[in-house]
Amino acid sequence: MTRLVTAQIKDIPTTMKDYDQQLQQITGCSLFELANYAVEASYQQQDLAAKKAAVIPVTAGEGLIEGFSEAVMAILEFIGFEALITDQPDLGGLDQAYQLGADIALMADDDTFLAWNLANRKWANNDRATAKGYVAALNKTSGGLTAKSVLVLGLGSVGVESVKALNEQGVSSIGVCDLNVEKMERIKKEFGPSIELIKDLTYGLQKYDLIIEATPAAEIIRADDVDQKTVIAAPGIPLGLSARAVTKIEQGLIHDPLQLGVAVMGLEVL
Ligand code: 2YH
Repeated sequence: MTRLVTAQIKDIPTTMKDYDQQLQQITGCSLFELANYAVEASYQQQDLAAKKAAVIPVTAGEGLIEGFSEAVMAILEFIGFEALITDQPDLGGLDQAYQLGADIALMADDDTFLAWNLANRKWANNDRATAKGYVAALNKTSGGLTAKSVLVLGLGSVGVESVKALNEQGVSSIGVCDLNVEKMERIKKEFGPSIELIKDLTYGLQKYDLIIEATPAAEIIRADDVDQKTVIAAPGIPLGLSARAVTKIEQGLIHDPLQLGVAVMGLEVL
């Protein structure tokens, strides 16, 4: 699993407005609208103002990532929550979150990033939320997914959750591509005939225009693999497209390190 690094997230607090404008240009939806769409809700931003979200730094494993809690807090504030970072990390932070009357708590270690509602027990996992957010973004950017075909690159947990979310959107077929053939076969067994195993990436990229790029690999999608019809929703870190591929598809790329997943988590636990 990819662990975020400070360079990828440090600018999030100062660039949320630009991020949101760019997302609107590509998908037609703001971050808040997309998160609502992903969780099939219709919250208003003012509904969130009365909700206190506590981000609790976690020192377990490889420890704190400088700027991580600040980035999560900035995203939550941007979509309307009252957000704070606890002074203490770990369980001391959870203790503080309860004492401050927080409605929602968020904590991430090296493998798992969770949000949970301290009152109603709802919880959200970042991998599932990220998959839902990117499938929603692909849906909006491509004018709907019903009866369309989508290629999912990478069957880590975000990729697998993307297959599940796409299946619920009524797509006609899902291509899956992973270096591990057993993972592809497991997905085929679970989801049946709508799954196409793609063992040759170049062939898959030629065949499919709509792509979820959920791999930890860089530069696996080259300029020759994309055209004006290509739409890529890319939760993968780092981005799997070459710089020339990014320039070529212009308005057909959705990619961020944290924003969509965190916004979906926030609304999912309300
Ligand atoms: O970046 C990560 C993991 N890859 C979680 C991925 C879930 N999709 N975790 C962040 C760790 C943050 C750190 N413990 C802190 O600063 O609190």
